[in-house]
Amino acid sequence: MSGFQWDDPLLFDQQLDDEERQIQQVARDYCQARLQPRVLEAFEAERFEREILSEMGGLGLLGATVSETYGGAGASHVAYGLIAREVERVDSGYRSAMSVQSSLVMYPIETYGSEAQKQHWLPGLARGELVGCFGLTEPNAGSDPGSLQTRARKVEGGYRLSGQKMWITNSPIADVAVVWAKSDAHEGRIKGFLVERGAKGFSTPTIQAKASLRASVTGEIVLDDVFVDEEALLPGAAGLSGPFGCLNKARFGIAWGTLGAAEFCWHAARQYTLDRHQFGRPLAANQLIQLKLADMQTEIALGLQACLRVAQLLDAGQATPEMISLIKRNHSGKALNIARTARDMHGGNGISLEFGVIRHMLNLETVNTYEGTHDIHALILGRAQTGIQAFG
Ligand code: TGC
Ligand code: FAD
Repeated sequence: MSGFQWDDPLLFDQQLDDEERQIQQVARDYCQARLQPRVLEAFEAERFEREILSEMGGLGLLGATVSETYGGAGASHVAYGLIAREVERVDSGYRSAMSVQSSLVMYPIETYGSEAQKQHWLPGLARGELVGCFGLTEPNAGSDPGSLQTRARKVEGGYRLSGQKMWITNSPIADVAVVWAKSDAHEGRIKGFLVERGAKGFSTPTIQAKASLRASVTGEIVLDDVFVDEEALLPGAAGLSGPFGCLNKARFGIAWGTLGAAEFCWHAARQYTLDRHQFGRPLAANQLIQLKLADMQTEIALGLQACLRVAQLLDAGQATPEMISLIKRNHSGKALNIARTARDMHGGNGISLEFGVIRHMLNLETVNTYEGTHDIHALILGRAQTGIQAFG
């Protein structure tokens, strides 16, 4: 029997195949060499560097599960999860940029788009030459996207879109926006539209002064009677299951990503408490400290196994949205707790951005909220086990 590995207690890595291990290594090398050195400055300046998406695209890290025919990697969901974990080990904001592009823009075009839309958009998005965003949330429709007010009015040759989207990752730098609107030509059902930058009446003001996810760019999408032609409509999506289909993929990636952030915080807390002495011995010599480290190790190890299981079920076409709610909710909440505990274990140094843990903690507040809040996922799971809808 081989020895116990404190940083991989259940020998997670042993379960990966060669291709997954290779993709993990490419992602890890890039993230540690190219992203980690620039994240502190990016977070302080509240700036997302657009080139990051081109760099990721150049390494095949965008659209990991998208078919190679359209420029994706055609890889497994495990591989996609591993990429998310490596990117979010550095910063949730960078993972946001990657997962919006992969799951919320490339995925709907591949799944709901026409052949012409796929050929037109996917290769450039895969290379990171083009940036996309996903507009579902509105000022008055967050947890309840079914109440969205953006409208698509049928006119000759296309549609006119009117409305406002709020809290949209990547919108200020996006070349194309996947916009969800109620269409009068489809009995008021929700339909998806690909709106190109440059369309008259389309603007994307940046949301400033975020205390969380500062290395990611977030904005609005304002649609002031924007004309789009017939070819902008995603033909294969109708109703809320359109955007929710994309959210399943993105929430799945978030479940993996949050564990990367949690691992960063755990490792940092372990090293810090080994190095720092109080009362004549390392902080790590105290039972209270070891208890916290053991709890972190346990949650992360169990969480990774759950991610792997859901990834394999997704690859086999057997996963359900509730399974994804379970891991998105659990892992975001647990990662946030781990980051808060790691912050505390760093004492006063923990509030310095230099040590990274408070940045992860602040980021994870957003991750716990977007893509369905912690409580909304509890209600999804509650409905699935009681048969009673508690949303309202
Ligand atoms: P409900 O009646 O439950 O369902 C309406 C229709 O949608 C279908 N559906 C799903 N389909 C596929 N996957 C899922 N997960 C689905 N969930 C529901 C359902 O079958 C039904 O279809 P049909 O054909 O019968 O019409 O809808 P509801 O209005 O009661 O929904 C309630 C609730 C709470 C489940 C839902 O609205 C919800 O999940 N709210 C959270 C909203 C959310 O997650 N927003 C995310 C915005 S995007 C984002 O945050 C990106 S951040 C990205 C980043 O930076 O990383
Ligand atoms: P609300 O829905 O108003 O919820 C407020 C509180 O009420 C929460 O605690 C919630 O759990 C609770 N609550 C709501 N309903 C109930 C209920 N029935 N029972 C009990 N409690 C309830 N959206 C996009 O479309 N695209 C993006 O790219 C995107 N990126 C984002 C990036 C950032 C940085 C942030 C912060 C958000 C982003 N979002 C995006 C929006 C995100 O998905 C929403 O913020 C989220 O769905 C919650 O909606 P809300 O903010 O309107 O909160």
